Amino acid sequence: MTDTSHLPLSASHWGAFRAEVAEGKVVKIHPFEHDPRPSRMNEAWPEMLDAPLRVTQPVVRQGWLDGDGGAARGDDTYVEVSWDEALDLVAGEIGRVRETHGNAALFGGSYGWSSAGRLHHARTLVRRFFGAIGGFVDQETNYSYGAAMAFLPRIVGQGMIGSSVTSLASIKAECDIFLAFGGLPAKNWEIQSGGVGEHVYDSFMGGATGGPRCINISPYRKDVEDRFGAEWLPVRPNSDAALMMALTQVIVAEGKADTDFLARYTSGHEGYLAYLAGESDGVAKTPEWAAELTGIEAARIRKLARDLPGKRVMVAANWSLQRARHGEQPYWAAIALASVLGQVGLPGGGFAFGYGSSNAMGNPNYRTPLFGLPTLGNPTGQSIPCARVSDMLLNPGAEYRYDGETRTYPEVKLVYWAGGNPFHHHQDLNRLREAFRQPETIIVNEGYWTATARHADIVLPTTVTLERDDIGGASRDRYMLAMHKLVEPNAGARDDYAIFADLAERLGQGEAFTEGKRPADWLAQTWGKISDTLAARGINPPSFEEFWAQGYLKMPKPAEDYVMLADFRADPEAHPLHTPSGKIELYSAQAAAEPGQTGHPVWLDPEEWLGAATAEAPLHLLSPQPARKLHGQMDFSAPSREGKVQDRECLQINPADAAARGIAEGDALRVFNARGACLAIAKFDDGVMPGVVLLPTGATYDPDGALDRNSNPNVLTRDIGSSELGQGCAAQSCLVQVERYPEPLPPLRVTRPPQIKTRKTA
Ligand SMILES: Nc1nc2c(c(=O)[nH]1)N[C@H]1C(S)=C(S)[C@@H](COP(=O)(O)OP(=O)(O)OC[C@H]3O[C@@H](n4cnc5c(=O)[nH]c(N)nc54)[C@H](O)[C@@H]3O)O[C@H]1N2
Ligand SMILES: Nc1nc2c(c(=O)[nH]1)N[C@H]1C(S)=C(S)[C@@H](COP(=O)(O)OP(=O)(O)OC[C@H]3O[C@@H](n4cnc5c(=O)[nH]c(N)nc54)[C@H](O)[C@@H]3O)O[C@H]1N2
Ligand SMILES: [Mo]
Repeated sequence: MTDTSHLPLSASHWGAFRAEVAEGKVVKIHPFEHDPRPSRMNEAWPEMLDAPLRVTQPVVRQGWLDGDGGAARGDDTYVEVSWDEALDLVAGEIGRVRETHGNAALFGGSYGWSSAGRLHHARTLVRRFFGAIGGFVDQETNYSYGAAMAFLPRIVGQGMIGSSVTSLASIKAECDIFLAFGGLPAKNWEIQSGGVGEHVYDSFMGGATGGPRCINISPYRKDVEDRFGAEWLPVRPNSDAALMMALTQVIVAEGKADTDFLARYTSGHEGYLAYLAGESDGVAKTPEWAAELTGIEAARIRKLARDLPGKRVMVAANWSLQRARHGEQPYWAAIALASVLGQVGLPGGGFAFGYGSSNAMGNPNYRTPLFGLPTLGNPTGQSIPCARVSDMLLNPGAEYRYDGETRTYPEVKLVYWAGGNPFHHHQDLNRLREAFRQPETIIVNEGYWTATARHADIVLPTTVTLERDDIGGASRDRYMLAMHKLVEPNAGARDDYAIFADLAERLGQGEAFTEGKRPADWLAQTWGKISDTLAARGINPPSFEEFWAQGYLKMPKPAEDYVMLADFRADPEAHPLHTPSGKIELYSAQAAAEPGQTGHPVWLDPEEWLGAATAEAPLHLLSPQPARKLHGQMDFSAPSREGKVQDRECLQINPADAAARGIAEGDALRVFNARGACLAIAKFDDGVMPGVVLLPTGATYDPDGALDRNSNPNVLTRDIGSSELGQGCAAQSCLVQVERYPEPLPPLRVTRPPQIKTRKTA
């Protein structure tokens, strides 16, 4: 292998890399020399930097200039303006709305995976900017595990999701049975927020399948690659809670529950056990009961339940399980199962969320010190759970329940989005389109002509990570990464930082936003903080120049293998959980207060799932994360296109379901339900359980009425909260029908920018 360590290093969410730069262009990407399994996604950078879809100049929508009230958003032409004109317009609009309606009429929408670098992290900059000018409506929780974020603190206290999971070393050494609900799909390990130095999928799988018996409990067999030899237990989507309850019921009924554990470490288990026994509702949650719901034979459930007691068991679930209607329940049922088995806090055992969901879950905690710019607080105190954005725009002033409170949707007049793509990520896009017609003004900072940029009134072109200096990394990754600016900004692109600094200046708060600093000053200040933090831990930090030249800092390996809740187990009085009882709550009065909730884990009908299939919508659509790209990013790059056929994504379908519809492999398809339709290509896959189809997210929404000419599953998904407690995204509860689409497919419009009129400016 050629030595590339002299080349400048940079990084993205999909990994660190070194780049060959010639004549101001990135000509070749080389994987980071210490990454054992680099992602191919970085190969797209050379073409992405000056791709035809880059936004090159500030533009304003023609209809907005003509006062169309938002009617043509998504279908309009744009007029090019100078940066000064654009900034004057944007600052003018923010000022006008603020004066007329107050700061709570400004929505700072920035949910999304913008930059791995921490200084130029768009969401942080949005918060800092709006904090500086008196506040805005913010977003809380996320799409990834929003239901769990709101819900789990009541049950197990803070921090049981996102990063804190028992380490792989502990699983490898101690675990006997690894129950992988939702599997451990390799594709999801390609990315990590903040950047990846070391992709650890192979070592994780080697540990998780080499020692313990690993069971992939998922509608999709390939959620664990065949070569790892996991057992496959196909389960109907959204029915995991029922399976977990039946496993628990057998263990309890057969006298195998760890009653000492339940008494010492949990609170309120009696109600749940009575429910499992059928004492509260007349229905025992037996394997026979669960067989109906899960599609798994009762005998197989009973056998698995009998295998568990006396073994070291890890009940692991990935995040997709809770991105569903009543997605809080499978997580609660998983915690209850691990508790009944007495496994919580033991090496290699217990429960965990997210091993299969992103890189490095299960790594030791390197505590890599990383700092973004400080945000400045939000004087309005207003925010919404992020997945309720359409509800907010369509129902200003309406009340809703969330997190145990009744809240009121603000009356938003101006939406500013930087660093995310709601027309990628949100559910029921036709409804979102309607919602995006409501505000008076929509401003988007984007590097590319995404579907969201196409729905904006003013689009400001931003740089991408390779066009600026930054520092990236993640707490469970071994490497802190020096993200070098490799090329000058494309065309008229500017950093979000510069844009917000200029806007703040125009609004009289320039100093509050910048503190008189340029990005280089922030970088130097950040390095100072990093050095101090490392020094306080006894690590001698390199100089900034050394770090920058080497491209990375390798963090020392932490001494201990982490076991989640080990301290609680060792001494529950000294290390109580941050819950009302200080213990694991198998009864929660706060949960009981919500409509339809019993206060303990409960089977609640997911409403759109195979148990409710109809002739019009008989198939359960799952929309997992895409391989070959991150969400909607790089949708039209070569690596992403490799998996497409006729520029559309493939819908994975069981051959029997295809045959029943006269569909042949490679046929063009219309995928539809009452909410909308999109196009896709049939791909046979006997790893998909019958009745289920898979269409990954990420295709750029290209609407023609209710039809998406492209393959975005979010025209089909339902826009409803997981529950009134969590209000998380419920994308994985969705029924559809599929039929052959008469070819030829309509041409895509979103492969090129919208029509832009150039205008001579003074
Ligand atoms: N049906 C369905 N829908 C889902 C999911 C699902 O499982 N099923 N999953 C959900 C989940 S978990 C997530 S996290 C979301 C992801 O949704 P998003 O994070 O919104 O998706 P991305 O395509 O990554 O959008 C990030 C955008 O930021 C832009 N960007 C990058 N760098 C910069 C920058 O420096 N400045 C600015 N201003 N912009 C920048 C990129 O060009 C890109 O358009 O999708 C959710 N949607
Ligand atoms: N390559 C790539 N990797 C990514 C991302 C990306 O865009 N591209 N996005 C990242 C982000 S932001 C996030 S939040 C994570 C998300 O991580 P996850 O939520 O874990 O990812 P998904 O791909 O949505 O789901 C994984 C698998 O769960 C299974 N599944 C779905 N519903 C159910 C169910 O009800 N029960 C069971 N048992 N299984 C089910 C599906 O078969 C699916 O293949 O992925 C991250 N990783
Ligand atoms: Mo996510």
